[in-house]
Amino acid sequence: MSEKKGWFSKITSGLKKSTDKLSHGIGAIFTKKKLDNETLSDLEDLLITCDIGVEVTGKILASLKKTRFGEDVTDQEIKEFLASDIVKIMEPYEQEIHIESGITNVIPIIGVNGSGKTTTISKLAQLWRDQGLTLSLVAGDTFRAAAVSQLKIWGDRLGIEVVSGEENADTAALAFEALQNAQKKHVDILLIDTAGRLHNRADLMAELDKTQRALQKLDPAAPHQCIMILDATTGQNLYAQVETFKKYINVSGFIMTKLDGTAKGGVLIGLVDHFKLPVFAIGVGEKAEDLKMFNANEFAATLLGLASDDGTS
Ligand SMILES: Nc1nc2c(ncn2[C@@H]2O[C@H](COP(=O)(O)OP(=O)(O)O)[C@@H](O)[C@H]2O)c(=O)[nH]1
Ligand SMILES: [Mg+2]
Repeated sequence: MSEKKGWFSKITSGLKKSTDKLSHGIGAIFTKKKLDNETLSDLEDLLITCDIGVEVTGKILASLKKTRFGEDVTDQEIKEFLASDIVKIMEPYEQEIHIESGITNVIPIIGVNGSGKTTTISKLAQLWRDQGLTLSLVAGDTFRAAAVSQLKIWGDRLGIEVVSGEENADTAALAFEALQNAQKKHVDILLIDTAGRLHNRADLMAELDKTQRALQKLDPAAPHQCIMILDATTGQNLYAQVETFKKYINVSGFIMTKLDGTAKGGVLIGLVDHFKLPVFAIGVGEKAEDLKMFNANEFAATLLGLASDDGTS
């Protein structure tokens, strides 16, 4: 199986619920129909129920209205138009996680409880390890013993060191010590797992801030990237989550997980448009190979049901 084909079939099956809802919905609206106020209004309702977001739906519909209003359109044409608009919106934010050579890249992974932080850390660790990079993982979620052991299990499996402390240990102190060690050993990447800092818990948010300041004592440029994990099944509430985290830490970009479990995959479009932050990768399952680097073209084509399994669209 070619790499491209593999990417597509997994993305296609991963996004299936989102694709079904959007693509079938468009099919139902535009069977031999004109693009008029009625069909536009139906399309608007559909895009909003697919979690694409009110703001970005408005923009997409305005451009559709401007170019095709009053014309006969097919569902295929509408899907192609939407896909190309979504690419225009998302492509500027398609980005790789930049790893600088010659330093220890400090990368905290943040997000609410259960969003997929620890799982994504293990996926990223495996990816980078396989590329020949050296890593160290910090079990910074010291509030839950299970969270520490979950990361340790992954570390053992991957042959990667996991730095952990006592239960309820100070995450800032732990991260400081881990970075000091990693720098000494010239480790390429220090991935920091963090507690599920629920946005209404100011103390935990303050701890995130403290950790950041501790790391900066060793490297003023740290953290070099701060990746926020977004659980796709959360839908519109993700706006509030991002807003809150952004207040405390400089979020470099997103990884969206659990796209395989939801029809709300379109939420990523509105989020990117609203926050103007990059998307590094998407998660379409629990295994390491289910983390896919983000590709706007393929995401849009898949979401609109325009991608076939052989990678042609
Ligand atoms: N289906 C699916 N499950 C995922 C994905 N990413 C994470 N999970 C699951 O989500 C649950 C919570 O993940 P975890 O990494 O422990 O979240 P954390 O609390 O943020 O560290 C676990 O059962 C993971 O297996 C994904 O992309 N797809
Ligand atoms: Mg965790």
